[in-house]
Amino acid sequence: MTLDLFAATAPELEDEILDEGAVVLRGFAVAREAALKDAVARVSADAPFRHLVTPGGFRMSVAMTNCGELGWVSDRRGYRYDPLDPESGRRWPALPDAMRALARDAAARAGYPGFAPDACLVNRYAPGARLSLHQDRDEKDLRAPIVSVSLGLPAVFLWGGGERGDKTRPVALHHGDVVVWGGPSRLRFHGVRPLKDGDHPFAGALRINITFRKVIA
Ligand code: MD3
Ligand code: FE
Repeated sequence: MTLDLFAATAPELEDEILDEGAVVLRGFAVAREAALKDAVARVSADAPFRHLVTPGGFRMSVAMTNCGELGWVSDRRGYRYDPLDPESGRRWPALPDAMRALARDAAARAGYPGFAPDACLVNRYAPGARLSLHQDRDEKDLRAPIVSVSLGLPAVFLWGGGERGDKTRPVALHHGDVVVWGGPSRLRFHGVRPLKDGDHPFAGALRINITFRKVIA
């Protein structure tokens, strides 16, 4: 095969099955990066990124905010989805159209047509920030997938098993990669290794991860 140096768009990257129910859509969000950047800026202007405290009293290294009907929050009382931002006492900003469309399109491509998230958690990683191994089980609708979008600096995502002690597999996630996690993958343990320093045109020395969730069944 000859390389078409004059192709209008980059060659299609292949979808990659990570596990049963988990598919990586490499570069899926790259074409929409400008709209996503604008959406994150508008959300965080209204509901600023903050470092939540775990029920055990540790300040999370990842800074978070939310948009949509429900937001994920943690404090000394526990983890929960809340319609109000505890910092402002107001509703979370509405889910921007570009985010809603991306979540729906990625889910459909992965075999989940009609995905309509009611919660969107935005994670911001500075160098050194990490997410220890955990499950996402605060959502009542476990039939719906979670859609995650990685932007900016790359990270090493850790893909575990059904129990905390199970062996993990490292998976590199780059700018624009979208992962859809459903079915048997929905309750797997997972985490993110400490972010390495770097510089990326999207957001400098940061990684942004957006996860779309359906909380209410
Ligand atoms: C697999 N975020 O916000 S995205 C989280 O990169 C979270 O910020 C990571 O884990 C991040 O909860 C990983 C990928 C991800 C998100 C949710 C999942 C993978 C998942 C839920 C179930 C299984
Ligand atoms: Fe998670």
